[in-house]
Amino acid sequence: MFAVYSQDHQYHNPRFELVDGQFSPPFEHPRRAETVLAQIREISLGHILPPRDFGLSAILRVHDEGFVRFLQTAWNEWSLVRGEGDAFPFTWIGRAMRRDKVPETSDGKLGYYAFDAGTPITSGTWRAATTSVNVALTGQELVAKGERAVFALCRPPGHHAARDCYGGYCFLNNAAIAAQAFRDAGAERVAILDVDYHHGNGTQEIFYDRRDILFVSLHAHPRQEYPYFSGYEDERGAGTGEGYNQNYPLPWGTDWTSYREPLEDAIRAIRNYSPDAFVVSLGVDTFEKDPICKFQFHKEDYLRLGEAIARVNKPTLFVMEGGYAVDELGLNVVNVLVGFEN
Ligand code: SP5
Ligand code: ZN
Repeated sequence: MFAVYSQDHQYHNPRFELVDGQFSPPFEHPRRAETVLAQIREISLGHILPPRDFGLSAILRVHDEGFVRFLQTAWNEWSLVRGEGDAFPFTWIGRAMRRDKVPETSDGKLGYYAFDAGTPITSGTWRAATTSVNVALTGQELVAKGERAVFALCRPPGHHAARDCYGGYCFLNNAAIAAQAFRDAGAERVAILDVDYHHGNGTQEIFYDRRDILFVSLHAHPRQEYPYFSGYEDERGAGTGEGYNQNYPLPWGTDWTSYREPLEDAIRAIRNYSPDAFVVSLGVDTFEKDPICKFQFHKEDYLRLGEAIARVNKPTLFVMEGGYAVDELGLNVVNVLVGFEN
């Protein structure tokens, strides 16, 4: 299996993240991608290709133009007022406040476009985030041209980024942009399976009223876990998209034994949909030792996960999302890919 990787993810290297009321070292850091790369090399998964540059057009198929312009200039505007540090919002749109007006100032725009305070924007964030999109799109193009499967080693991750907001370590939604690119390359139906521990609220929102892109997600229950306000079972899509969004919220402590059945159900739904292309938002933060998550996957379970994903039996693009147990991260990712290939 080909993998796509660029070291330019390193341009997103925040100094702090807001965790438990303190500015602490980030969980989402460059070493994550490097350890996955090292493991791919270790097992000789296949050629590792650099991304090519796709420009902004594919991004604008999915994201709001004002939002994209904001991301592009956010750190520069922040640094004019605040100097060298990373940009954090301190305010948000409250219930019943105006969301039809975009403020002019840096603090106002950060509050308007962010949905959490855990996602710093740095001087290199735009460069890293657009590279991450290019990694996904390079993989997408290879799959569209006939590869059975490709692994896009994206960083920063993407599945929390919605049409016009960012958060959850995500700025641009790599998986959603790739799914739309499959459609634009002629695929009639695209399915997305999101196995990251957290609900892929951004991907869900982007395709919520559409039936040409099926979104299926297994994740920690939002009544207990981030992103808290999205991911319930009754979110089933809207309008002609009704029935084409499927959530499996699962309790803290979920292990492979209790994950298997909902996963089989999800795979069945995707097979019935009969997609022309298949995108997997691959987070391995379901791991027992993940520092910010509360599922109980063991390392061998990722082989089984890969086997289950392979049963969809369609051209498949893996897009890297979360996973923060950095010592085991590479092995867990590689286990999914090996399980898939065997
Ligand atoms: C892509 C992805 O996996 N994003 C996840 C974003 C989660 N952000 C919220 C983290 C909250 C961490 N609280 C952990 C407390 C540890 N003491
Ligand atoms: Zn996650």
